[in-house]
Amino acid sequence: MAGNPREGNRGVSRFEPLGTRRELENRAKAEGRLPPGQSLTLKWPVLHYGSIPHFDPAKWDFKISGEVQEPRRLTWNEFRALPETETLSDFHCVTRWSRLDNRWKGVLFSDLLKLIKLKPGAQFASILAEEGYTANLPLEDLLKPKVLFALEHDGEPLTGEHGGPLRLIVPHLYAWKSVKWARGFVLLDHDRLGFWERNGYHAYGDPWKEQRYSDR
Ligand SMILES: Nc1nc2c(c(=O)[nH]1)N[C@H]1C(S)=C(S)[C@@H](COP(=O)(O)O)O[C@H]1N2
Ligand SMILES: [Mo]
Repeated sequence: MAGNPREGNRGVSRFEPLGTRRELENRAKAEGRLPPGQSLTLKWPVLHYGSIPHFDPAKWDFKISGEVQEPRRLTWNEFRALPETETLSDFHCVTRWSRLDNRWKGVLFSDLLKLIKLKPGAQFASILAEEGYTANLPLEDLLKPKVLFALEHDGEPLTGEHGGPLRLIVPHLYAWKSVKWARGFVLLDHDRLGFWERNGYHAYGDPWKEQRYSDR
């Protein structure tokens, strides 16, 4: 199901950061890389609710539960022993900035799923982070080839402000789904709205359809 994560890049021109921001933005638009209503940033803004949690590798764990035959808990060392994959993908925040060509390295969601046996009802997931932050996604979306729990960005360990030691990356949805400081996920037979989704954001969040806010 997951396929080769590098395959998705074939035939797509690598976005070279030369020229002014506006020139680059126009090129990104012409190449169909910028969803409607988004502008290009060459920086990397830091955006989150609450404070940056402290990371203690001795206490950190990653839990998979819910609609699984047996729940699974991984320590930091166990998580670091999992196979890692590199991806290249764009990042679109609902507050209207996009950052292109992010090089991530980490554990593909599809590789994590190999550690457990799903119950037949498992169709959605709630991603769990430090301090109670959650985001909901259909399982199908998490199985896409560029969805991973990232440990590195551009060859460097993820900093705390960007979600280190571990964050989810879901490039095809608005970035509030790319949960920072991830600590596990629950598989569900129904969609359970997450933190921003309960606070007015769209349940799914497709940037190409501008699914920014819910209609409620
Ligand atoms: N745990 C957690 N993850 C989060 C958020 C948050 O508030 N808490 N904010 C999301 C939003 S809205 C965005 S745009 C991205 C920003 O990631 P960055 O700060 O690395 O650019 O993180 C997402 N992940
Ligand atoms: Mo965001």
